[in-house]
Amino acid sequence: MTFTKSFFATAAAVAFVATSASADTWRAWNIHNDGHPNTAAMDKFAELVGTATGGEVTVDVFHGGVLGSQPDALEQVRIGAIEVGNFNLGPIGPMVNEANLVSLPFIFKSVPHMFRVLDGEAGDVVAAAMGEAGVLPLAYFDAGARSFYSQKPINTPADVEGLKIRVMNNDLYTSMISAMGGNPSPMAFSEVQQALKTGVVDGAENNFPSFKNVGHFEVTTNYSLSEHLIIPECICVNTAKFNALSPEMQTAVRDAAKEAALYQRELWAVGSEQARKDVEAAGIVVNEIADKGPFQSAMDTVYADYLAANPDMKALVEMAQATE
Ligand code: GTR
Repeated sequence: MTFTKSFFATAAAVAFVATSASADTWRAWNIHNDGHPNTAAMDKFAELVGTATGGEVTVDVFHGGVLGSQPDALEQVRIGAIEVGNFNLGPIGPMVNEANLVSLPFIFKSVPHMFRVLDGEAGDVVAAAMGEAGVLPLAYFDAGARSFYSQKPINTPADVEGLKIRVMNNDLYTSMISAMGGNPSPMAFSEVQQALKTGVVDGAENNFPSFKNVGHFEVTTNYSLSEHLIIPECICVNTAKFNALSPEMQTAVRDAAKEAALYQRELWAVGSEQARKDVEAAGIVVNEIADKGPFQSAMDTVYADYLAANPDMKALVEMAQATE
């Protein structure tokens, strides 16, 4: 056999195709920066994926939201321009109706209850719908509960009246604020600190780690424990990219996500306590709300309007509410 120049050229081309088809590099979106539990968990996910897939899948994590705002990054993952990310299920609601289950205020009794719902039948429905839409959840992170912060304590829904409150991008949150007589202002996370500082908004709502980590606590005074939203976060991957992996690689990536999520939950438990202590040490007044009943009652119209407009969500909501 004569080895011609063209043989070598062909062999080289085949080798190149084989390598590029079997080794995948995924870009991962993360909104948080150093010091936040999710940043460490996403780094852990990348490390675990590399090891478990023997380098067949490499994950490059881009922290600090540098790949875009959350709604933009979600769209990118949906179409496969970014492969994976740590997303809050809140901003997924406008894209996947079933995901809105978690954005109904006070739907969950506690974080453990939220995980029980996600691990049960209702969670299967939500995950299937997300996967169908192109944003497949592999595992869920703890994001605690979201509470209000502003320059004055908020003890009752009436205290929200007239306040301009920043919310994430989802109509349920604008309804939630309007139901208390406030003025909702949907805005990207990256703009909130400046908006609070300049008085463009009077307040916002988030969990302790986010309140601390991006400096919102530096430009406000009171954090009031309304705990009106308990929203999970996911490691979500573009469905087609995930499905293109062999079954073995899919298991390896899913297991890596689950392990990273368990790690995140441990970091969260410690980190959210610490974040609370840190902001209190910095002078934030943390306000316990003795009776959350009036906040819950104020949400009756939010549920009624939402279910009237989305009657097919009724069964899912009841399934979550019936979960022990
Ligand atoms: C954080 C969450 C982010 C983002 C942010 C926000 O708690 O981890 O994904 O949703 O809140 O308020 O926009």
